[in-house]
Amino acid sequence: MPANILDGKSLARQIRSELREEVIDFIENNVTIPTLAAVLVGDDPASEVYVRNKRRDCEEVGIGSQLHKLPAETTQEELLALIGKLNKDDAVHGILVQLPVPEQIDTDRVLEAISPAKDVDAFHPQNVGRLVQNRPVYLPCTPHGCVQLLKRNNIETSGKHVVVVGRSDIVGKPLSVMLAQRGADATVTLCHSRTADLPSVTRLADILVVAIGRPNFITADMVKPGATVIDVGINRTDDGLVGDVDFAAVSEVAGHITPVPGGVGPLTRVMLLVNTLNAARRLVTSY
Ligand code: BQF
Repeated sequence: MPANILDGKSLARQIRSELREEVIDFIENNVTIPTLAAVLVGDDPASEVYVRNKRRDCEEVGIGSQLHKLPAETTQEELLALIGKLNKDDAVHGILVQLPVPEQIDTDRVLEAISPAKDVDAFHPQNVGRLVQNRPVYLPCTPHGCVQLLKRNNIETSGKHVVVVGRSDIVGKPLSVMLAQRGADATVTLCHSRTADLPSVTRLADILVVAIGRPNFITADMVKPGATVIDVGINRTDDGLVGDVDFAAVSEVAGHITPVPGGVGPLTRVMLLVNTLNAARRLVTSY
């Protein structure tokens, strides 16, 4: 029996419509429009698309957005100066710097310059630390999107073996921490490029999450029959956008599977809206 397809696109649409009501309420009660400031340095076409889509999402739910577009030659000091200004601006509740930034700029220094209270990507070390201690203020968007996709499709994580492939700071590392946390209660194995006999490990997974950036890396023989497969990969190929999972073959083995596009990605975008509304709540109200 072919796998059930986890439709992130329609779930994202549903969550946006819930958020829209919450944003309207917030504006009515606080006479303030929750506002995201997006900073885009340079003219990477993929980054341009990501930022445009994020701003469109904001508009759809009634969140305000600003675009701060800087030339590719922008210096670190100039970028830090802009962030300093946005940190102090009471009309801005969330700040995101679209990654990657040009090579003359030190990404870590930039992310550390964003006020943790406005850090809606949750990349600041303070927010990473809070996540690890299970007292988060903001959750990173892609891992949170994966967790919501599981929750809202009633896929139990408690007591399950989750295998995460890929140890990035943005996806694999935080997601493995989140799923091992009290409340999610999964047993988590974090795999990476040096993992010995990867297929023997991935085959143990009740839930397999893949975020490595290699098209068709996960084949049917690497998946336990009936497993849930979450594909976080975004690879641009001649066949268009594809994930890290051989979807055609793996969907014959898996119980549930996310497509690419239309799986985790749309939820990543929604979680940015959730964080921006929460940032406005924390900055504007006293509850
Ligand atoms: C979909 C990103 C690598 C580097 C920088 C929907 C997104 C992607 C795919 C999206 C990503 C990837 C984002 C789909 C944001 C996810 O339908 O499959 C949405 O917008 N993403 C980013 O901002 O920067 C990146 C990946």
